[in-house]
Amino acid sequence: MTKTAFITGISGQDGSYLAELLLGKGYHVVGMVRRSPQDVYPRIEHLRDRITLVQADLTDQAGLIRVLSASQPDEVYNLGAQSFVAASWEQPVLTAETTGVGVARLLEAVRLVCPHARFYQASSSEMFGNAATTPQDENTPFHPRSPYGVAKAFGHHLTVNYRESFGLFACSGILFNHESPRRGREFVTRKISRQVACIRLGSEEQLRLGNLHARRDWGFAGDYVEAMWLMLQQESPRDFVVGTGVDHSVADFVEVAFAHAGLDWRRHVLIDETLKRPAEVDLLRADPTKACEELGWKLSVEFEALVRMMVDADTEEVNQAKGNA
Ligand code: NAP
Ligand code: G4F
Repeated sequence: MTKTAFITGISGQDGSYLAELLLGKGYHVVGMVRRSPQDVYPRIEHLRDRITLVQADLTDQAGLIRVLSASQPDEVYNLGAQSFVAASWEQPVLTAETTGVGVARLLEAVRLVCPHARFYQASSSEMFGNAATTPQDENTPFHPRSPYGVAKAFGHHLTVNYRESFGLFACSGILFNHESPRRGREFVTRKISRQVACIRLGSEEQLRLGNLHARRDWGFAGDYVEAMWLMLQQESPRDFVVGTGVDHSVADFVEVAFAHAGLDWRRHVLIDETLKRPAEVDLLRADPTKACEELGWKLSVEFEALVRMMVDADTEEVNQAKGNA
């Protein structure tokens, strides 16, 4: 029988890769989008005739109940969130409402409408924040450093709580940074790859960045959606850390990206103090042993290949845009 998967945040980076993965496995995919007057969702336009889109919002309880009732999913993936850490200091209440309380609304809707559906919560390594130990695994204590990290910690604990209180098949995937050519342009990796492409093609000269010393565990988003699906295929619901186990600095990313374009980053990168955060997360590195051993999860793209993939994709996109101008 065809299974139905319900994805919040389908218009985002991960939502688009997850929809592709699930379509390939024969699922009926229902994607929840926020109303858009243009009715255009660029990352999933190529899938539009193969998926069902429904309109609702994580801040609206009744809407979530309505769309889940209508679709009666077997699996629910909660990827929707205000996901940009820097914006969470500018909009802490919106971030709490969407990224935190939104999880409560969706879990409540699942409990009332489709309690047998399996539930995936998109948790984040930002919950570790100022972590006392490195690498971080499923037992590392949380010390979030941003309103976003705090909201994600609420969503994580509530997912565990609904599993323990109501017996929901609910899993929290604690994912480290994952990137791709579909990454939002405000995140540092895509900001770098986009600007490198513009500099290479002569339309820009400078790249303004904040803290070059922060270290992250960066992987490819296409690999991480596989881990989400694997979590919901297990016999029992559990939580997993997913990452590469290797960290690099923002400066490393810059260096590889500029070098790939044949450029010297020192001639183009400026430090802009206003881009530094009120509280920084200095170092995140995963210990993905549990995901590798219990889910059989594997990486397919290493750091340098990821940087090159993003620079090449942006170069092609910027070149095409110039040709069309
Ligand atoms: P993304 O590209 O920013 O996508 C976020 C999605 O959430 C978008 O589809 C957005 O819709 C939707 N959304 C925002 N506010 C909403 C609301 N009020 N109601 C319903 N939907 C809403 O993020 P991503 O990189 O794909 O990440 C997916 C999830 O994983 C997020 O929850 C993120 O916090 C989490 N996560 C990401 C990473 C990472 O490195 N990428 C790591 C750990 C955890 P619009 O298109 O309408 O804005
Ligand atoms: O790319 P970022 O904005 O990602 P961040 O804050 O690590 O969050 C991402 O990963 C989380 C998983 O750990 C997700 F949960 C979250 O949703 C998101 O996907 O920043 C990475 C690092 C930070 O230390 C930041 O201070 O890059 C540093 N950075 C330096 N200059 C910059 C910039 N970040 C941005 N966005 N823009 C800059 O100009």
